[in-house]
Amino acid sequence: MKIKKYVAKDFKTAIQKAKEEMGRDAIILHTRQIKKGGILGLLYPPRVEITVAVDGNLQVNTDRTRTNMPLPPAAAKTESAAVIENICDSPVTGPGENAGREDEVLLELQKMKNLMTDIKSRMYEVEVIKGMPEQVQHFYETLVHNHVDRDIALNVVNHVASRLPKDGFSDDSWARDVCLHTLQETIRQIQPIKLSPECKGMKVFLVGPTGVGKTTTIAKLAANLTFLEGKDVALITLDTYRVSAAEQLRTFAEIIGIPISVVFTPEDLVLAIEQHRQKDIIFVDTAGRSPYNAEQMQELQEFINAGRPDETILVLSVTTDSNDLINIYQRFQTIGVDKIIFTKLDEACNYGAILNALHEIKKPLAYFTTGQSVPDDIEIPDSLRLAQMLLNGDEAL
Ligand SMILES: Nc1nc2c(ncn2[C@@H]2O[C@H](COP(=O)(O)OP(=O)(O)O)[C@@H](O)[C@H]2O)c(=O)[nH]1
Ligand SMILES: [Mg+2]
Repeated sequence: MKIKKYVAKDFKTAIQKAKEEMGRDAIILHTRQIKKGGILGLLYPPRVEITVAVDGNLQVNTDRTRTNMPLPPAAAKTESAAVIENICDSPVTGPGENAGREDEVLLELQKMKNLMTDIKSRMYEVEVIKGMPEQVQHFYETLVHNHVDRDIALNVVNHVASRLPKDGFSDDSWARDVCLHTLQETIRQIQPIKLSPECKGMKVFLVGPTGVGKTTTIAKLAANLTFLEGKDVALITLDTYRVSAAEQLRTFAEIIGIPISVVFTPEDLVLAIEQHRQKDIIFVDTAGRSPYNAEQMQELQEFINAGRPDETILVLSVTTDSNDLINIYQRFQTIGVDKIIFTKLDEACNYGAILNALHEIKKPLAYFTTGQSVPDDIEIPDSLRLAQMLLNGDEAL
């Protein structure tokens, strides 16, 4: 290890000197201001002293947040050059305490770098937004306020701005209509379950994580199809893991007055479907599966292979974070997902998560559910209304 002190009139000059002599990998160990005492102190301006070292094994101590995540060696090498630029006033530690410290420092630097990138992209956003008409800037703020991802919101308002007159003036309500229209395009298709009169025994599977509202939604759909549309409906439940789960659907089936089969194996599922093949529609309620549990997903796959659904609908709750919604979708996509139902809109404070999820998921929306009441709290999504919600955020769906 090579250690050297540099004295200069200010830190910048001292660091520059150090870098020239010791190279960019040099680390600042210590910095201090030197002031002469007594009468000389009045005559001479203060100077600074920095202590610099070059050694691959030397560690710098920081009291910042600790984390054990190691950086890849390549990153470690490139980042070490930045240490000299960023870390001053850091005392040296004893050799025994060194393990892992450099990684911590480098990780902190990586975090700072990410932060800088984030700030840079925000500044870019601000620049782009500043150049847009005032109404459009307001749309952007409202969308972000409603938890629409910034890049999606930026995309939307970019579209809006490109559709408005270039002379800078446009009527407020016109601009709003253009924005609603653009949002509707992002929301894309709405496709509720469609029964064809000539086709019997349509099989619709509802899949998704536990507690999102699959069973309740099946009860709502079954009741509405039976009472409002006069269809013949049968239910099958694969949720035999919790005694209460099968009972829950059995109770709904009894109230509605429709048959229900409780199925334990893929072979039984085939038999149950066969038994109900004359019905207009067969809803298959699945057990809540953790998308991160490969064994559970494999089991679900086996039921899907045996049951050969006409439609597999993924049920997602809007109270789930946008990124989680996308992760959940990606896992369930392996078993094949045709449509999405969003539940619990009544519990959400904003609807940005729906737009964020649809931006990635790109599957038609089948239904929204808006409460616990069977059969009332379910509706066919209205893209204009959702767009209005995203732009206002102060009315409930
Ligand atoms: N607030 C609200 N609660 C709902 C909605 N849909 C279902 N739930 C409730 O969510 C809980 C779990 O529902 P359940 O159908 O058993 O979920 P599953 O595990 O996916 O079958 C129950 O308490 C339901 O009443 C909805 O749209 N809004
Ligand atoms: Mg259930």
